[in-house]
Amino acid sequence: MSRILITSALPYINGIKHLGTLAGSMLPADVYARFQRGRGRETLYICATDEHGTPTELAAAEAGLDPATFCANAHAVQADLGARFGLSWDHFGRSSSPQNHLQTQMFARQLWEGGFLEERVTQQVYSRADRRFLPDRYVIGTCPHCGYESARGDQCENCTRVLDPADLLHPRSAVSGSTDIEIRDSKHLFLRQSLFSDRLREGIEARKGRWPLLVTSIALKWLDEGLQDRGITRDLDWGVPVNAADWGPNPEGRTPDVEGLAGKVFYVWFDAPIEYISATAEWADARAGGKAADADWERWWRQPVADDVTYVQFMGKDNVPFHTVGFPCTLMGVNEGANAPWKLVDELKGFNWLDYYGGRFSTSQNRGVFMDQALELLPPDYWRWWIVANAPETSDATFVWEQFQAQVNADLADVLGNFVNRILKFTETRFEGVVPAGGVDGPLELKLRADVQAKLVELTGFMEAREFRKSSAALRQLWVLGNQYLTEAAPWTALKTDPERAGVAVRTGLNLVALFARVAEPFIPFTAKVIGESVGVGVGPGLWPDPDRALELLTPGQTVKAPEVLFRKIEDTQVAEWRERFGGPEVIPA
Ligand code: B3M
Ligand code: ZN
Repeated sequence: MSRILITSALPYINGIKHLGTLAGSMLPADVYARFQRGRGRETLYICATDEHGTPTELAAAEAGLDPATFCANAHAVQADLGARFGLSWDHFGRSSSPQNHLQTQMFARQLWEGGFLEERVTQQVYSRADRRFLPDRYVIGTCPHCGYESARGDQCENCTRVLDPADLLHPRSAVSGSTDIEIRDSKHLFLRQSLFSDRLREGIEARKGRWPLLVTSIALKWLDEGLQDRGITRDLDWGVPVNAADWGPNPEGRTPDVEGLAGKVFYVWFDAPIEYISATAEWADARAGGKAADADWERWWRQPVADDVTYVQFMGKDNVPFHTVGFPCTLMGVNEGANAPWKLVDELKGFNWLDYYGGRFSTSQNRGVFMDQALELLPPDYWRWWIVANAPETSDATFVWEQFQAQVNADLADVLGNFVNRILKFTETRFEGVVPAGGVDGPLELKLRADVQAKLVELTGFMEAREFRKSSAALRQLWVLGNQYLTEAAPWTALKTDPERAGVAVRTGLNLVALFARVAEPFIPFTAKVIGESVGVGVGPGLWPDPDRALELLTPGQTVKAPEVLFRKIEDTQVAEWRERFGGPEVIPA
């Protein structure tokens, strides 16, 4: 049986994440991880905060903290919110960890020694007032094409032309507003991505039809545009230091310019994906209560020991190029000549955007619902259900309060909650809270068994294929089958004339409750646990049901107990209030 390694794109450290971030990577990855654990597969779900880069430095400065303290605090906040959303990371690491420093530096050294890095002198904008180099988008000036006065050095957001900071008229620092800036030469390392173009293309072509179309088309578009070598170092303080002093000569016999590279750090997009690997080391170290043996975590990453691992990545579409091109180039370079090559991605699930009333969620404009606010309003399972059922898989999806209310009320309260409640209350009042024994299946039960089995096979197939919308639909249809059965079998009527028949119906209904708890666990784990407890069954690892024995989960004679209300319906007054607070369609600029 294969092992499953799962990573979801690493959320940036600054700012609390909105529902869009949850929808595009972390939540579907969690649902898939829970499902695979349910299937009894050894599963490792790794995530981390992505901590380096200029935005972190600036956010820290704004908060009056040094970057390390700022990141430590923000990591704790994100870890707590993730846990409260039920994200079942095996480890939620940090890209600033010592493990990632080591791993990133080691990869860079190997890339240099393998001939995959090149030194180049580049022109960078330096702000004397800020006493720092400014990344392109932190240089602001007048667009030479359209005259827009607040164009950024990477792109004019008015006319959308791609710019170079040197193109801007009247350039100034976005950090301080100072115009005391100049262009300075600066030495940087470039990863020779162009060397891998053909191999990357072959790999993507081979995945066509298996990976989502969204993913292969983004990757091929990048390759079609011609793969550029990529600068992997930056003139910043906060990051993994380049530290080239111990690097050996490259194949041409040249050693790096240690002095010229001094004081530089790796580009955040170089070290962030490496953190997938380093976070696995963090996980192993944490479990070992200190330092784990390399073999303990490398068994997930290095061939041939990791040959039985299927590595699945989850991410939003903007991250696809870095994962189909950037990170594979790093690994392919490192793997040249390595005797235990690192594993590359096997399956890549990419998502479109989840929007808010048709516009982007926006941290800077405070538009939409953020993870902390969501949990203030409603329990996590409400959000989890809606987001997974509306996963932006084949196109962008949009969050609208009224539709959220309608769907959650219908699926969770009316269909699932009502079923569980109806049968358990009835068992309590008429069967003393005991699973009835005796009686045999009639035509209704036989039909139900066949229908449930077929639907469960379908659901399991969709889950294996990471088709989240289809999976949610299949799960809901299972719940509906239960409701229909109960309505037809009508034990409350049968009880008067044929108590044994009523007993069969009640036993079947209670088994459906147990089944629903187990199959709902990946989606709504908190409620699934409560439902399972009501009929005395566990949910979770190893307990995804076998379609052939889906309705034999309870023992006649055992007791059951109706839970408290599982889902309170969302009221119109609440929706009105939340729309007021978070904005409705009117918040989207025309
Ligand atoms: N932090 C970008 C993002 O959240 C980035 C992902 C890194 S994955 C290695 O969109
Ligand atoms: Zn312009």
